[in-house]
Amino acid sequence: MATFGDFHHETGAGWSVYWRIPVFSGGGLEIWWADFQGHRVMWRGSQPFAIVPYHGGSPTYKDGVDAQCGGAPFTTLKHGAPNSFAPWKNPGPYIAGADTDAVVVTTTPAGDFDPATLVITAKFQCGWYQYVHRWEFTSDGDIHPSVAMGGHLNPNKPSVAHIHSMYFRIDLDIDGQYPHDVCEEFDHNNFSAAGDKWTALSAQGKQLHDIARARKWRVRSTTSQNNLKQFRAYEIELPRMAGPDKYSTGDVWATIYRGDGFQFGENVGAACTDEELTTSYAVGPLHPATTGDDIVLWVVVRHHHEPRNLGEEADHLPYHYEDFSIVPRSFIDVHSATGGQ
Ligand SMILES: [Cu+2]
Repeated sequence: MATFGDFHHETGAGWSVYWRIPVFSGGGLEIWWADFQGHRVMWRGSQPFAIVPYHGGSPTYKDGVDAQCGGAPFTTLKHGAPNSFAPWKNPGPYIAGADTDAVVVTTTPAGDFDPATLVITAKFQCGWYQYVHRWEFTSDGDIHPSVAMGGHLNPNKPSVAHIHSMYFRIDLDIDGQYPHDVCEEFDHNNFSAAGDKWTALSAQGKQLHDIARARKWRVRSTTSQNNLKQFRAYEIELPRMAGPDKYSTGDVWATIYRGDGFQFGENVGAACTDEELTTSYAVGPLHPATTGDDIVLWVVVRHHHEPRNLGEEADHLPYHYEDFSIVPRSFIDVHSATGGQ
């Protein structure tokens, strides 16, 4: 039996989900075949690489799968490994011998203020840093992917600010009806009655956030409807504390699934930037008016890190989480006195 690479099935909060860590040291935690109330939502989700440019022009690490530019892969730690410098200086006691040493799965019942949850979490050493990969699934149908930065500041440049741009690859398959999904972009243009607009993307490519327009994105089925005859969809809600830069040049890329090794392997090239997402992945038309497509989104979670090396981060980095949400719209059937059956 493999110690890495197996699929592990979990259930809770109305979800059925598989997780996998394909290799000991690579792109980290993967989520597969996430179904909510018996309907497929996501074929696969992962956070396989990060780009971390420092002020001053160097370094610009590309971490994770196929690490480049001085970056490091995500190496699987035991879940109990301390958030400290120790697992970097002396990895032996802390590296995971098997995927099950790394992953913690928790289920929490609904409370007075929150839905029930199923949460899958693991931590990885990446140079002196640690990255936590966490996926929360709620009984409201939401998915909250998040990533935390911890471990230790760069010992060579502890005071130098930098940006963590963390790339999630999200393959949504709404009700399993691929390739019949469309990718749409939302803009709040004004407060008139028709001031909000969803626009179907007609081509793959790089998308930019627009806070002033409350921009968000969604993947919507063109074939599967709920019992109120609404096309099922899931939306991408992406918070922002930092914008694109010359290394991490976009916020979302709309692309399609390709069965070749290039995309399936999540290898985005040797550049110290994300340029290959734009030049090689998100290239070609989409077909919103005809067949639809099997949409794959790349989503960037970003954090500008001004080190507190003369204070709270001198000894270790308290885990700092950044996240986004994948939220259903008209996905579930309505059973109430006022609507549906
Ligand atoms: Cu940092």
